[in-house]
Amino acid sequence: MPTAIITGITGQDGSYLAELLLKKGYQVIGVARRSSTVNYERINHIVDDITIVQGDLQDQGSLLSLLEEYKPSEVYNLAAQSFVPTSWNQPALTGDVTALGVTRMLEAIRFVNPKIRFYQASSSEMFGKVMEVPQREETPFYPRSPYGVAKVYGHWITVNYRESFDMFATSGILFNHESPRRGMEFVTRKISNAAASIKLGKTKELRLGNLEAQRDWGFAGDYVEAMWLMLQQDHPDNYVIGTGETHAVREFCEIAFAHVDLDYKDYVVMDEKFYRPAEVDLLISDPSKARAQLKWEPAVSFKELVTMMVDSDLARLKKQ
Ligand code: NAP
Ligand code: G4F
Repeated sequence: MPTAIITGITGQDGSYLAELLLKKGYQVIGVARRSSTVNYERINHIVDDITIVQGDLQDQGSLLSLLEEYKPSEVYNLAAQSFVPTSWNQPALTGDVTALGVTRMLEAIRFVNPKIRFYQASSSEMFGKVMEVPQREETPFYPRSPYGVAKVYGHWITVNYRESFDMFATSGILFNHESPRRGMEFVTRKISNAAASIKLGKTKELRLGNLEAQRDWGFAGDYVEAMWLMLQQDHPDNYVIGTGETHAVREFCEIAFAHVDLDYKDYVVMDEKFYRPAEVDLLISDPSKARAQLKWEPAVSFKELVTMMVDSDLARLKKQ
């Protein structure tokens, strides 16, 4: 039975990846940082099937000892301070976790067993003010937030350890991926939750920032399959993962509200508070390398994603 370590197990992607690896027969070790209240909401249904260990990307020793104890063949580094607006309020913390945390994990692997296969959760935020449309593996980076800058560091340190120490270190450049398990502060979940809540008469309006920003949105459940496929290749590499389609935030609102027979224009209020100091206006992937080499294709369409999220929030709110 192969053993995989997942950092960020309590997050959206950690939960889907753990489910996938369990199905494939892995022993799954999930790394969670210590907090005063347990936040296993996304993994409660599988918590008895995985091993949760305490660890923190800010603490080198914790990473070394968990690799020594569990001897994984694969490490998926999903942990990060992942919310872009927070990265302007806490830029140093974002750099420490999201950038230097990658080096700490790579160093731990180099010391304990450099044969361990490593996956780094890189991001389309690295393309920022895009230098090319659509974005592919060779598109130059131009990050627009401290988060994006930290992810560029994480990407390049992964490439550097691959080239310096011949390690199997792979960087997955994933475009936005969402699900009913997405954090409430991200725009898609904020919209799906508000559409459901307004429909049920629990809320009256939805306050949003830039409705014209365009993203290449896919389903997180599809994207964790790509992570696993990347570590099953003969050689480490960089891969862009996305749908190849882009949609505006406004379009997400339109579909989400229409799904519950409402017109978003009657409820969405523009609020300056949610505008960013520097915006990423347009992201759209060219996933042809992943399609050709990994044989990866997303299964869930944009409309299916939006309606899946609204339906899930409706069901959850009805129970409350
Ligand atoms: P998420 O839901 O925000 O999860 C982030 C995880 O990181 C949580 O489990 C969090 O733990 C953990 N974490 C934060 N700081 C930590 C630290 N110092 N030590 C250990 N763990 C820590 O993010 P996600 O959407 O699943 O994304 C997974 C990864 O992919 C992230 O690296 C993100 O930046 C990247 N990414 C995401 C997308 C996307 O669209 N979702 C796209 C491209 C790249 P707590 O629960 O304790 O906070
Ligand atoms: O949902 P968002 O906060 O996601 P963002 O900034 O694209 O980042 C996500 O995707 C990245 C991949 O490209 C990940 F690396 C990152 O970790 C994260 O998962 O915002 C999407 C867009 C932005 O342009 C934002 O300005 O929605 C716009 N927006 C408009 N109103 C809003 C809001 N975003 C949020 N969070 N809240 C609003 O009220």
